[in-house]
Amino acid sequence: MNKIVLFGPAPSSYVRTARMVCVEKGLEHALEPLELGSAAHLKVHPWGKVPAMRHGDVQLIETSAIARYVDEVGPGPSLLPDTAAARAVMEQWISTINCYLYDSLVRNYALKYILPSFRGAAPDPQEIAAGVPAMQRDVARLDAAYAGRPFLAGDKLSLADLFVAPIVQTVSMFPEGKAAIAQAPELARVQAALESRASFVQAHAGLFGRAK
Ligand SMILES: N[C@@H](CCC(=O)N[C@@H](CS)C(=O)NCC(=O)O)C(=O)O
Repeated sequence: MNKIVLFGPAPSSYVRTARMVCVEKGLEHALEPLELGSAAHLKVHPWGKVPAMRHGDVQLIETSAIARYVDEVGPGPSLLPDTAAARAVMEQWISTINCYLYDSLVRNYALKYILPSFRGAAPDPQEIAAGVPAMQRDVARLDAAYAGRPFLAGDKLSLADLFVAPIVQTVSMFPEGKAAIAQAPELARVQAALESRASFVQAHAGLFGRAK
């Protein structure tokens, strides 16, 4: 079987999710970094986002579609819950992450630290402060969702947890995010378990001060 090729920079949370799915499913993948917005990038993703994927003749964009595809073709245990209700809960979380939590945790909070650092600039305290309430609210919502259960959609790891782990790791790198997670024991418990999985370790190797 051809190797999965994922296009995008390794630190991207969505790229990390796609990589975790590949590892969980026992599928070898190669990561092809690309310059965001370049002609090569727009060729694989017309909307200029990451990741994109190629697997033989199959070309995909959108992390959710990539994750579903890898889940079906990979030999590892299924990452879909066993019941209709639990599968719907998984979809609900993937959709809420794509539509709301990526914005509250990453775009409007963590990236307010990360993007200025690329330019060697300090973060804007007003922009950080503006993002904190929604970040805190959604960390608390994840905490409530994990209360008393090992995974978001029940007893079994599903794709939804693999969307959560990278964005929570991203939030945890910054002071208000770290403090919010410290107030979220259920989320912290699950995040620690997810971070100990081989898929997380491999998708984060060499990133954020971690060993290669
Ligand atoms: N709906 C897309 C979102 C992907 C996305 O927003 N990726 C971010 C990186 S984590 C990105 O491409 N950012 C670059 C930009 O917005 O210019 C998916 O699920 O794959």
